[in-house]
Amino acid sequence: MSYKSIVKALSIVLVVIIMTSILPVVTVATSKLATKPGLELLYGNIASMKISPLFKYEEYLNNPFADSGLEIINVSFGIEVLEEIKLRPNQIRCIIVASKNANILEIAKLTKGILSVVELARYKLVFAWIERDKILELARIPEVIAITPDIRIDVGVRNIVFTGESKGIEPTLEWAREIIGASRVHEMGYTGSGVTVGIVDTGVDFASPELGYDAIARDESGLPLTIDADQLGFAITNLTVTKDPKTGLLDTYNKTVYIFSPIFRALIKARIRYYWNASLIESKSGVYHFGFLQVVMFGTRYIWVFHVPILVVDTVKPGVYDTVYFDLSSTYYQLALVNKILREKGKPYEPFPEPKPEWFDLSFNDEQPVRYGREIIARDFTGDNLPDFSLGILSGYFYDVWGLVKPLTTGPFNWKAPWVDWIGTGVYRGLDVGGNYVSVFYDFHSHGTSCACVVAARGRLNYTLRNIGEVKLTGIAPKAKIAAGQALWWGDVVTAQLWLAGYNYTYPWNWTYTGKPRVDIISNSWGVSVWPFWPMMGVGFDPISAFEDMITYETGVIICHAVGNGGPGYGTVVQPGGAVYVISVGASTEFEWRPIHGYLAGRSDEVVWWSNRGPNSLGMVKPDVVNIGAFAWTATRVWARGELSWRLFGGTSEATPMTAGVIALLIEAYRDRYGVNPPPDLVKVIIKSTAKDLGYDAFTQGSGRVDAYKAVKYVVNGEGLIAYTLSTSANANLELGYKYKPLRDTTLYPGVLIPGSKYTTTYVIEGVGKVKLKPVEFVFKGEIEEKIQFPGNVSRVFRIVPKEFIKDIDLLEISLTYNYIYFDKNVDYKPDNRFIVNIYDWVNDTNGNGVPDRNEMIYVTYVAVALSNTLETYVSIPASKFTGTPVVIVYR
Ligand SMILES: [Ca+2]
Ligand SMILES: [Ca+2]
Ligand SMILES: [Ca+2]
Ligand SMILES: [Ca+2]
Repeated sequence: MSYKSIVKALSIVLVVIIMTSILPVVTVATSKLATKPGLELLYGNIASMKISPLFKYEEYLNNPFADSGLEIINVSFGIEVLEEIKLRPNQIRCIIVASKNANILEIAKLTKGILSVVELARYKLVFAWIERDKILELARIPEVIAITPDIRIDVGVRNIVFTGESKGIEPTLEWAREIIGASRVHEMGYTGSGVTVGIVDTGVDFASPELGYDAIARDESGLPLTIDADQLGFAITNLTVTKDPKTGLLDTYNKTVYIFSPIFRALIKARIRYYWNASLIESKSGVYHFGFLQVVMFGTRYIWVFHVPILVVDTVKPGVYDTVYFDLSSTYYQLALVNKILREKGKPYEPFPEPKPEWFDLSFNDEQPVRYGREIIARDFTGDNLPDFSLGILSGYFYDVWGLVKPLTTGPFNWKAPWVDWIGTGVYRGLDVGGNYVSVFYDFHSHGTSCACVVAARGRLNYTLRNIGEVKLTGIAPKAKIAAGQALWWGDVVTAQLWLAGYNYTYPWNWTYTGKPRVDIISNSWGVSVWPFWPMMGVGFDPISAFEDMITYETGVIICHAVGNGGPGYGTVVQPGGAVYVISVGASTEFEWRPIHGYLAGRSDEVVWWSNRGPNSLGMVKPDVVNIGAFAWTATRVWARGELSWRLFGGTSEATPMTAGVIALLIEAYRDRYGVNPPPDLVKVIIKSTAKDLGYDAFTQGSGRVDAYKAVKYVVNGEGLIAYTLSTSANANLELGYKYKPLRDTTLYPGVLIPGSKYTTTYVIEGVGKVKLKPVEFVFKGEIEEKIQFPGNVSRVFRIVPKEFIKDIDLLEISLTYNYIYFDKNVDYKPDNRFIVNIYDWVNDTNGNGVPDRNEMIYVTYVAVALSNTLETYVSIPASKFTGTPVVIVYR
């Protein structure tokens, strides 16, 4: 273990000159997956250099969640599976990067259908279905620059390891709102009213009592602003049945039905084993449409796959289908029953209640009609008025990735090959007026709903917490509307953002901007360490970052993007989280809530060790800001039991919607004062200029921790100062080939400088107040190294950092390094032994035993990682954080 002290000293060396020489380390994390032999042949010439290495990994391509570690439980009732028809066998959905002069028709001939073409400043992005044996031929087209499979995207919470102590409830969203000044902004009357925030994630469950109808953003026609960009919640309902007027039963029994299976990439052909009751439900034409929705739900212990019976009815005009029923009670019964059996067998289970036989009614009579205007598909089974089971909502829109709409609506239903001559797809309304399909927008994971609740939880419910009684989990902008794109199932993040930003799909494959964004802000809590565009990795020209820059520039939509949770190494910001024009968000700490566990209140405002660091691959300062990401309880999706619909959430995934919420407050205040929307670059400049300097270097904290109160105060009465330059953007544009007019930014970026060259730029400073400029350099001051031994069964060892050591320093670095062989005994790259390092301010040895005990210490920060045998964390301006004795405790 070592402690390093670092001081900021006046210097004429500007930090930015150093950073252009730093390039990120490029790795593709696919070592776990098996290589298919023979494919190496693809990698022997120049054309093959354009091909992403991910094509080698068969398992990854076919099932992006193959390595999730969760067992799949397939619950099917009411059907007997006859056949599984693989959709698009041997085809892979790809992103092709092509030069601006590429002939799309020439590319199209080598594909099995082009889905979308997106025009960027320097490239065309082509989304297509292709067969493996055409990849090399495609790569030989000179205008084709790179080809990669459309890849799974990490939602950024997987790698977080919580400290051993944090098993209790941490309702930090309440404290977080206080610390960043959001509650003071609410008192000023700004709550995000009239502002729409788009969440691109795993879906959003609007049935969460903290969201509900009030949170659903809608378009001019009244439809929810949701797009299922991965077509996850697509249900085929083209089976027509009639009702026996005497019994009220639908003649579903023994009929053949097709079920779309997103998880098995197939159509399931099945025989129906029951009659369904619809005696109280009238169809004007007498023709009922029936089918099943295959739902995939990541539970806490398993991935659940189940089939929900659906009935589609024309209630007003014959043949115009407007209402959908879901047999939730029978489905819920089956899930509760399976979990009861698991529990009785002593296996892990989800917390469903005791199944009640009356739920299994094979009836739609007891279910709520779902239609536009009443879209929520959820139900309370336990009688406490909290929904226990939810399928989200009837979706406003969806993107037909698989090309299923045309064969369903125009026929004939040749399911074996409906797509042979198929080119282009479309964005469709979620409910087909012909009754042949229904799109359901749900959250398969819970991550997206947590993000939405950080932004806009209404604060309706009281949550009873140990020691402190009732709290609410109100979001940062509790009156903002939520629009959403489900795009993390397969990764159609580009489609989701195009649509939310106001683009429309025009057949056969183009996207055109309507001139009006559908949202004000897009919050992206996802990213990829390196997008595997094989020849374009890490050079800062990655097309997905260019795409987000284009969206921001063309539409004025403000994109907040998480920088990822893989710190503390430098140059780790994810793609496209480090894109030039987005607001890149890192994570900071908040531990003031600890008295609810009977501890002393903790400190806040350290940058968390796992928050990714800049610069981005151009060498620009990233993140732009940090916000609280460690940690918060939020409301989340409804699953198994309503009263359990909240969870521990955190990461840059949390810090990003925290920031999107603050921007919603800022936009409302700006509209209130000026009557128009703020330009996106001004929003960025205000957020950064008013952020609180946490004392870290710029590649770690950006401009500092977002301060909602200061940002809104600046908008409302010009209190405070903002600073910006246009040359940062101009220099980035030059390197990226953008033709954009330069936008304002606070950071300094000279572009590429050769040794010995100089760079000057002009800053504009606006507002009321005084400013003093000084260049800053971090200088190493001293180091203490200590060896640690754990005697016998001892599980914790503590070390005291001498008080003199932290006097007058700006940053304290604490690192622990240990033998790799202890960390990973069998060298399989999976850790076997881990340490946790907690840093405390030991206020007083109250019991006089010479040992720091729990209630004698203030929690300052921590580090606990499972992915490396070196742990490293920091405390900024330590003299202000340690009023007593600095203590480092190592736990094993
Ligand atoms: Ca029912
Ligand atoms: Ca309930
Ligand atoms: Ca191991
Ligand atoms: Ca003691």
